Amino acid sequence: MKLTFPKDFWWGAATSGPQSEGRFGKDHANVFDYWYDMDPGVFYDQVGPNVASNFYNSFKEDIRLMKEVGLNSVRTSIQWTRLIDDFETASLNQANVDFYNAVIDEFIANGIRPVMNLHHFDLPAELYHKYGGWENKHVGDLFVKFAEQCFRLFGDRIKDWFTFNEPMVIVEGQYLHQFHYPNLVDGKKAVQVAYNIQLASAKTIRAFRQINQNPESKIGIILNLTPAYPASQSAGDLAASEFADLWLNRLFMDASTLGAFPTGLVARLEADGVLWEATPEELAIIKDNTIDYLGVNFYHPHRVQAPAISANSLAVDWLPEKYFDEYEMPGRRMNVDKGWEIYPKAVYDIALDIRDNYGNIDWFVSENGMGVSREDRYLNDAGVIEDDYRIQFIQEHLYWLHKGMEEGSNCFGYHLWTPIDCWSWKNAYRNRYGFISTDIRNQKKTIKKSGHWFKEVAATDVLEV
Ligand code: BGP
Repeated sequence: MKLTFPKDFWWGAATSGPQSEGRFGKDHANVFDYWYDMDPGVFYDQVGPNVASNFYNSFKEDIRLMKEVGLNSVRTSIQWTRLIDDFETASLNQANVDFYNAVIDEFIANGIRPVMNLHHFDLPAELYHKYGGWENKHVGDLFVKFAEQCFRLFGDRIKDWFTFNEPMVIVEGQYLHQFHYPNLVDGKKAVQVAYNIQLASAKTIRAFRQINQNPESKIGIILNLTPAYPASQSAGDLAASEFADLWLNRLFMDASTLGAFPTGLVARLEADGVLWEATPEELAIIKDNTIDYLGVNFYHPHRVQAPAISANSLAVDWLPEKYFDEYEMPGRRMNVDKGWEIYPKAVYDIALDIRDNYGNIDWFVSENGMGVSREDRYLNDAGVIEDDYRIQFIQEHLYWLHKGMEEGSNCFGYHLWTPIDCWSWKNAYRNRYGFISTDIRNQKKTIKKSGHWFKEVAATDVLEV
């Protein structure tokens, strides 16, 4: 079967500054740089972000390879800790302004649309230690100052801006599940941080609309949407699914697209005594500054069931997981290397949800991908990694995406995570996701089979499944 996508479809891939550039030329540490310096044993094989995929030094060659695999758009991010010299005043590090100018120009010269994100988990470490990071609304205001610099410096060439990548992962990683520094478990703080990030995003959008001169330019947010399918139709499982969906998805989705948090979630948090501190002025900013369009990162769904112990009888501090337990559905298809379920139909469910519940806002798949370890297992005699599993993974997700689009959902692109194998937080280089491999011993980069395959899809706008 041949599926045709629109002529102007974004065929691309996504990375981030902290995961690709390396720390070269940076005067400040973000929380991951800091964590690695303090405790390298936390990271897989003790590999930290110092070199990453060396994009700082090899961006010209890397962008040439991205062009070679047919990408017409690439998302990366501007590192707050690279661009800014003094976080309070947002004064600039000129050498790094020059670096980002050169990167943007290189993308454009190669016919690749640069899509720019402003925050990809890379909170400056000193803003955590001085203010408690996102726990403090002042840090959100400093972030807006950084964003304003970006709009002024690069807005003549960047038309596509995103405020935050996966705010829920920041909340979970830093305050619930211990995979981002400061590695806390504190549900009440998690709730306030979620609110503070949403407020910072809305204030950034307001600043963008004041500064931006180009009517073609747009701004959005990137959310990891994880449908929370119930284990059964029992009342308990349905209630668990409803809460998980409100907390994991609709908190940021409703606030960013509709301008208000879901009332069901607010009522529950209030009844539990953990609702965020908000002022009417702040809520008005959130209401008035919704997104132009949306990026959706999709890797895996959630499957949930009623918690083993009733939420109300738990005498521990509040955690969202009081209301739902993960459910390991028998027979589910797994990517065992990463431990995530593979369920491509969820992309279709997301597409219809956006169509039906969010004003059919324009959106794109801003990340989707399959992390596989020891990919050198699949090297052929010509030195190419034969990643047929990745081709199949992309095909299946594009199949369901196309079906959602046929049924009226306004999706305008698909970005794989990631163009070139890059450094991945605590997992470092354990799982590889790219169209292009990186040998971390010598930084040699080689196009995988999936990269050659994708080039054809991107060139023709036709997917064979
Ligand atoms: C997303 C992040 C990416 C990337 C990806 C892969 O949540 O936006 O930065 O890391 O996940 O996940 P992991 O690095 O855990 O394998």
